[in-house]
Amino acid sequence: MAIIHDEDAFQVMDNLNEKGFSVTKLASTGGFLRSGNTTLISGVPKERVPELIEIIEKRCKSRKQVASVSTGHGNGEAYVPYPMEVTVGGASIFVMNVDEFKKV
Ligand code: 2BA
Repeated sequence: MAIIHDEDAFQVMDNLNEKGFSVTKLASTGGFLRSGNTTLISGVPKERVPELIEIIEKRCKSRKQVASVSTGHGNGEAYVPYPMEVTVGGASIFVMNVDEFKKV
């Protein structure tokens, strides 16, 4: 499972498909920036995981984004938003073992 920038999604999917990887794209939202990103799910044999990660790594660029962070904790305090620059990765990749995969 890889969380990537929306802008990189179609190119990454093209490259994965070309190499024979099946992939599912989900529209997702980052919990910190509260803005859209893309989550890709791909079921692959263990030995092809490095190849898959290499494709994602090649295509996904990190970008700087400005987040609006608020002070105040909700207990009567005023929320004062202030800008904060964060570097949003390339890709956040989770490699998980799957017990079973079936197509019926
Ligand atoms: P967001 O949660 O919107 O986070 C966007 C970027 O904001 C992060 O980039 C990081 O640079 C910064 N950030 C996130 N949480 C922060 C915090 N509590 N304090 C200060 N800065 C913070 P990335 O680390 O490259 O993450 C990009 C997106 O990947 C995240 O979007 C989230 O959707 C996902 N993600 C990253 N790590 C994750 C994890 N451990 N579990 C689940 N989702 C994750």
